Amino acid sequence: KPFRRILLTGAAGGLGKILRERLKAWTDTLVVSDLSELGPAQAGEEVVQCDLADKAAVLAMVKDVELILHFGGISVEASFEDIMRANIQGTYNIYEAAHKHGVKRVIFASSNHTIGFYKTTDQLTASMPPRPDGMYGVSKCFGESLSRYYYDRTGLETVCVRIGSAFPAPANRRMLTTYLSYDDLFELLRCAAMTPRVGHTIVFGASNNREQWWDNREAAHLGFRPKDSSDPFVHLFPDSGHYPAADDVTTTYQGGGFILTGPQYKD
Ligand code: NAI
Ligand code: 15L
Repeated sequence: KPFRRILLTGAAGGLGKILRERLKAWTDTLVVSDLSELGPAQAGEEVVQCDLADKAAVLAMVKDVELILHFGGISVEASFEDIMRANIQGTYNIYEAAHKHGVKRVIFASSNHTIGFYKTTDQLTASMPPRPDGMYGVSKCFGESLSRYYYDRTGLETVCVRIGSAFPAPANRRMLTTYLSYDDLFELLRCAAMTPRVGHTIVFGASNNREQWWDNREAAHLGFRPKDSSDPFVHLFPDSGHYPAADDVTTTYQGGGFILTGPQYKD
């Protein structure tokens, strides 16, 4: 197996449950962690239930780990205070611990909501300025900047995966473009973990969908080639002929419904 010890945070979550099964093939010991109940440790696992905001607990959990897949945290828009604890303090604790324990690489579950305020008519590369669409997106931009800083300062490598929509199937028309199948997600994580040198890389995570907003040329060294596509689901969401629709702001911006979470909609 390529690794002795891998840490997966967010292991009780939607993606965490999938990765918990698949990552065992890579490592002798998989440390699975979450704030929520994780059930008993299975063969080849250690279970650590803790809050990412608990600095001492995170420091202890990261000891002897070679690779971290950081998927824990709040995964939707929420209050700034909650996001600050889980995603900002939590991600900082992960990087401090990673640095102190000499972890070689982190794979950070970033999000398309770092760029959600670009229009659905825009084509993006990874080096274009972030345009987050809420506090959740801002917290993912923090993780991307923090990891850039740790790489420049200490050489700790990170691949930030700006995941599109990783679910069993697209749930709306927007997700025909943002859909990332579980198999393609896992292949992208394999590329992020196994490529010999990644430095600090930002990569978009979408399957080989008919419509593409994101150009991964700046992450070409990862060699990621998605195999799946949202095509089998296209018939579920018929094209009205007006996309983006003038009367629906959620089709104007890449962030979709997250655009409606801003303060101007709460007042
Ligand atoms: P999820 O919400 O199902 O899982 C997140 C997990 O993090 C949960 O099990 C939760 O208990 C845990 N968590 C939250 N706060 C915590 C804290 N303070 N300490 C420890 N654990 C905490 O989300 P999902 O869909 O599995 O996403 C996983 C990661 O991927 C998240 O970081 C999310 O932002 C990111 N992502 C997911 C996308 C998707 O399409 N599923 C798209 C873009 C990003
Ligand atoms: C995300 O960042 C969320 O974690 C996920 O729940 C989805 O909303 C996804 O983006 C999306 O944009 O579809």
